[in-house]
Amino acid sequence: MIEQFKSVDINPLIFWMKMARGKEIKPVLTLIFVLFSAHYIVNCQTGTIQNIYGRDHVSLNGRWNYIIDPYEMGYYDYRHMPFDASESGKGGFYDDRKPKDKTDWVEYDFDLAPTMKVPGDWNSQAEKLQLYEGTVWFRQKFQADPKPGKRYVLYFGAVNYESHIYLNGKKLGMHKGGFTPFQFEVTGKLNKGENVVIVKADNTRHQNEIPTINTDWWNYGGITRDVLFAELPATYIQDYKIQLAKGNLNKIEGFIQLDGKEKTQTVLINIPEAGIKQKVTTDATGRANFSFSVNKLIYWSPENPKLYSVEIEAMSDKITDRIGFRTIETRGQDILLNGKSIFLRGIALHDENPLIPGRLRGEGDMRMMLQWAKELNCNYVRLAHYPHNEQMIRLADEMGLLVWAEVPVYWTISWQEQATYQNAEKQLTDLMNRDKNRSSVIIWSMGNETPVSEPRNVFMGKLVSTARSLDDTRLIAAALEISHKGDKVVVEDPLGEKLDLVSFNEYAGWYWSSVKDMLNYKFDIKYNKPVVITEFGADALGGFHADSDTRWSEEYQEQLYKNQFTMLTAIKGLRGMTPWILADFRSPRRQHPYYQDFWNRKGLISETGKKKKAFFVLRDFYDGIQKKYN
Ligand code: GCB
Repeated sequence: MIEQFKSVDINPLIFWMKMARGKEIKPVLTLIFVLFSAHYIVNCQTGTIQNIYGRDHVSLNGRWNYIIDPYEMGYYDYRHMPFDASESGKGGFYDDRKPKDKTDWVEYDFDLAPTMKVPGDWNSQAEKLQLYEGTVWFRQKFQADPKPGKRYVLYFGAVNYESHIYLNGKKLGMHKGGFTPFQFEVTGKLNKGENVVIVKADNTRHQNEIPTINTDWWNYGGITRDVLFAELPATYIQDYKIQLAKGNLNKIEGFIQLDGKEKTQTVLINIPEAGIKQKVTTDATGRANFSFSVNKLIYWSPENPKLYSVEIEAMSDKITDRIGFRTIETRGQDILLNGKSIFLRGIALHDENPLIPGRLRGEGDMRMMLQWAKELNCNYVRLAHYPHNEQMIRLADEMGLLVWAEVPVYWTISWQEQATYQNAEKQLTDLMNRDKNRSSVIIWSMGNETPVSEPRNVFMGKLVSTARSLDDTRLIAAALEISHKGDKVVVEDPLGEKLDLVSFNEYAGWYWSSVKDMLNYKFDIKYNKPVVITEFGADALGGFHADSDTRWSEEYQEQLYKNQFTMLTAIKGLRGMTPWILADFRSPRRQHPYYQDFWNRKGLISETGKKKKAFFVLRDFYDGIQKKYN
């Protein structure tokens, strides 16, 4: 068994220590190989496949063997040259040592390695990994029976942060970005019977990545979302968008994109419950743009989150999705949902389970979080500060929660680096592609608290233009910073010109002023747009009671919320808010040994699930708002 295993899956670790004293690869040759493999990697990764869950697939979730590799022994030889560099045109790695140098000496063994759950972050699954940042290798075996005329895809919902993927000893490619999906086409690369997938996941933080080294959340590593193996027809429906046209309740607009040889096909779009049947024809590039009139639709809203079953039937492929139809736009200082003014009664949340610390593990965890938001009488959530799971957005569609979706352009990004910008744009594009059919998503956020400077303004401005060119049916926003002039809280970030909302993180009574004095401040907002406060809050240790002047107490947090409502409702254009935050979450920045102990305590719910006093204050405030808006 072990011998057999070695023969199929010792790559990419084939040289692990075997090579340690072996022949070195010449630097020039190495460079050529590195360039070659970069080309190979880019070509191997396919575009985002819309609605992967709607395809024939098997889940590769489950227990994966893992090897912790802090020195990246499986990736570099003892001269710190990547083994990948020896990837050749012959396909995969090759061992160019002379037979006399070869040895069977291998210093790893996946079969004897421990296992952990995938999807799942590693930090919460092994004590020695709690604070670990670096490389962990994962291995899973699966059965396949590839059929002629079919295509196959290996899909990863998310791996944090940089991942290198290998199938049956050959590298498929690499991906950067810890929260967006990616996939590789593996047609022609599968064995009939057993197949072995190996993932190198590396969550090392770097200044010029997205996010950068400094954040206020736990840097959970690993394969944190679903891994799927999907079968597709030779020509398949790769992508589609079916949404109401911008501001038009009577027109559906969108496109269908086929991938494969039979690009020109007739495609039917059926929405049986709405009596809609439309026929479109894809062009020589496999694309059909369409637009048609509709009447008698039941519009999606938080009060009635109506989803229609939408069938797309090409000649060679068919897929079904559940899609809601709604419009969202701004007019002056109003936000209009389906043409009617709305107040966004929101709360912010991280993709983390406070009760069993770690990333949300599946539907049960996600439902718990969104159900808590519902108990607060929310109609809106800010999914901070990075793309959350596709399943979370689908759940928001189903449960009737509007969504602010964000990319991790957070704090002090390397604004001047071209590669950093491209990375941010890729993550934004991937998020927008993935969720463009979700009615719950009404806002794309370009980032959070990015300090004003010329290079930052250019960077963020480009992101806004990209977002607008990709989707004109949603609002574009970012969480801005404030400044102070005497007793004025000023919002004048030049980025505000380009956004649809005035959104800012405010924090009166916590990071500036005290809970007593905060009411002396007034807002000075430069833009005549709807104001949606993205953050305010205070840390409170659940169960710690004192008077309302004592920081860290539930009473302080409660009073701060009350004062916030007094302050904020004085803003004429106030149309929503997402206080920070639904539940306590883990953060390495939060060091106070008694009150924090690595937790950011601004949650309205503690890490034991206890609702703090401020939870009820916010709920009551939202009850009042709801009455006013109905
Ligand atoms: C912020 C950040 C958020 C932090 C929060 C805090 O402004 O956007 O990520 O966690 O403040 O608690 O300080």
